[in-house]
Amino acid sequence: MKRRNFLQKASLSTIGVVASASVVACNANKEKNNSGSIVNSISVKPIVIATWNVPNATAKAWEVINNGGTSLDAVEQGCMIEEADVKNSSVGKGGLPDRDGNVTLDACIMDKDGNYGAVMCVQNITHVISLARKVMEQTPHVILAGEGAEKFGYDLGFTKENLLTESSKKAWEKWKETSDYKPIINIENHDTIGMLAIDINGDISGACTTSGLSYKMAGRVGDSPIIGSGLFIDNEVGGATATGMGEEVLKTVGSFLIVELMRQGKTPQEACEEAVRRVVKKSGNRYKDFQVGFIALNKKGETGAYCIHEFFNYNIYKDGENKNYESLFYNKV
Ligand code: SD4
Repeated sequence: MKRRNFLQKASLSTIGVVASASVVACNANKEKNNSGSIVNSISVKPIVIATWNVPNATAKAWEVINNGGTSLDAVEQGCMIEEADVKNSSVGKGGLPDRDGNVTLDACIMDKDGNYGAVMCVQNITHVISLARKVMEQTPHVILAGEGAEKFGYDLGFTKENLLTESSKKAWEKWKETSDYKPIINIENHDTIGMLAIDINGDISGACTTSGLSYKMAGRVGDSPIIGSGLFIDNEVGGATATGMGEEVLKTVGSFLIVELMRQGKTPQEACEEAVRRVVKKSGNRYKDFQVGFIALNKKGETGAYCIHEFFNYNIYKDGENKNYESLFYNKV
């Protein structure tokens, strides 16, 4: 049996256990049945949503939640799958380097209590999402950058490794022939993972990890590790995360905007659409040349996704099933 099928079957067979746990934990609607025992209807079911088609990552996150883990553990471990996957050239080991040939990673994580941790421009450490979590949990700070972040990681026992794989090196050497830097719409170059999850307690957490734009200037940091831009969580409302041209997401603080729109009553879909329209409007005509995509999740477990141009997709794991969806998009030409 393929691993994914096995996980789906395992999830389906244990969902009853999860559901009963969530009944107790969510404790939302209680009524008495004839025999006097309390019957609960589940108000929120666990769910994982992530940018791009990352079924192995969402399956891992689901497995964590299915085993009673928190949404924080789920998003961290889900993201770690992509960080370790050398075939994903936008995240972790195997990520495409900056113009000098150095792979530099950005990541952040946010929990149900509004705690946040991030690292940016980190070299030589694969699991920057875990390093971001350590910043959140073990320092009085929220962001560590560059060498300081790396040193913090080594002190904690993170392994030092070369993140530039042979194939990323080849791609960089080919790019150097022209050194033509145009951050164009290219789905191959956009696989940043942003992940949101609700656990059996109904709590939301989120994480985002990336190697950023390929062949970027040394030191460039995108939206992914910046609170409110690449990711934002408010456990009273929901969460949102972004992918695509970080500079544009940063200028509109897109993920925070989406959560605030949901707070005002918009559905996740409506909120994502408004955030994309905001990015488009602020860009003049430039939006034709870059991609931005958002996903969102509210406290009810409703989801939304929207992007500027087609070919942004996202992955949802819920009810023991893992599915990939094409996002709706703005630029219907
Ligand atoms: C960045 N938003 O660094 C990231 C890039 C990205 O898929 O999403 N790539 O700007």
